[in-house]
Amino acid sequence: CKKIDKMSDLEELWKSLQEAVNSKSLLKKHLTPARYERLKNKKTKFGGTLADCIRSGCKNPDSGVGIYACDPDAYTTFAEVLDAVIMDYHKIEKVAHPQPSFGDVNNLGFGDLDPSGELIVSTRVRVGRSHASYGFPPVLTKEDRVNMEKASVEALQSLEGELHGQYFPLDGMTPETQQKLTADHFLFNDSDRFLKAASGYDDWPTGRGIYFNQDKTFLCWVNEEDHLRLISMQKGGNLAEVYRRLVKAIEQMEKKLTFAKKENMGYLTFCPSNLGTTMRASVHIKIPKVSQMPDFKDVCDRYNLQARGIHGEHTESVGGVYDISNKRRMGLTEFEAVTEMMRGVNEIIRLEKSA
Ligand code: ADP
Ligand code: CIR
Repeated sequence: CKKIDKMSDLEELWKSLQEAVNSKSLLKKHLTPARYERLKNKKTKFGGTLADCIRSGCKNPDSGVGIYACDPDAYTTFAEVLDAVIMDYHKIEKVAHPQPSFGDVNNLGFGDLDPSGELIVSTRVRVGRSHASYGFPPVLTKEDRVNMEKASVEALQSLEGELHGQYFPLDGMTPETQQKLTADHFLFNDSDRFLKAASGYDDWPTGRGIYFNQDKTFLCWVNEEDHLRLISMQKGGNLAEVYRRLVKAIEQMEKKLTFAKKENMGYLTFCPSNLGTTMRASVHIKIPKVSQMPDFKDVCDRYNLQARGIHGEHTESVGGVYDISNKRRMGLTEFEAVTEMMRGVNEIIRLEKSA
């Protein structure tokens, strides 16, 4: 019943997008009337619709991207609009992506980005992964979520050594524990209105949970925005340690599960901004001076960096601390993505220290 209601709202969604004349979203820019006409009656193999992809962006005209893929097949069925968004976001001239390549992990060419320990509070690198045989949130059932959780947890529980840990389902976790884990930047919650409008919190908290090792330096989010988010993080600026740990986790998980990939797109994710490497390498960094400079945004653009607040996307900075990460994830290798972030952060540190 819910699914039928949702399908019939396409015209209304389109109308509100037309009325959102000030929207700067990539959806607004690339879903032209001609494209809308050609795509409006199409359906994916999973039964997903254009409405399922654009609902969040139409209901939230302040979206940056504004479109999600309702399932892996959307990247084919709705390619006309999604390809345009992808090329724009990742700054690539055609939709193409190299084979995964993590570089020589024993000789990365970077180590601790802030040996003095003055500016970088913590470092985190994450990737998203999707089970090859399931859709994304708009087309998932409660049963799908439970089955995916089971498969993910089974794979996670096979991890060894430093990656060995325990799984904590959200269902049954006390609100106090949830709040503490979230405030400490380890856990997600259901407060992102963009993701909410995209069905990201349907059946909440069923099927959701977090896995982590003893030190909380390796974590995995289960059924948040993506089916899995593999995360490596620690205090300070040692990007090499964080990256190496993540690569190890990716390699071990790949042996246990089959992830959704597409020839020219790399790994598939719910949001087109995460395709390809799916990698976001970030630092929480104290930059009270640089962040106040009039050309802060230009510096970020020049180095392909994205600045976020410290409680995640769409949050504010606190005390001059920003989350600085690589913006592009597609059309470059994992090693190139992390290197892009490293170069940009080095420049930001140089500017802060000389300001
Ligand atoms: P993602 O795209 O990785 O899901 P979000 O912006 O939603 O990113 O952030 C997820 C969580 O990770 C938030 O709690 C955020 O504060 C935390 N986080 C991101 N980068 C860092 C970092 N370098 N150090 C500590 N926590 C971080
Ligand atoms: C937006 O368009 O602003 C949101 N839908 C978020 C887009 C990128 N972020 C993400 O995938 N987490």
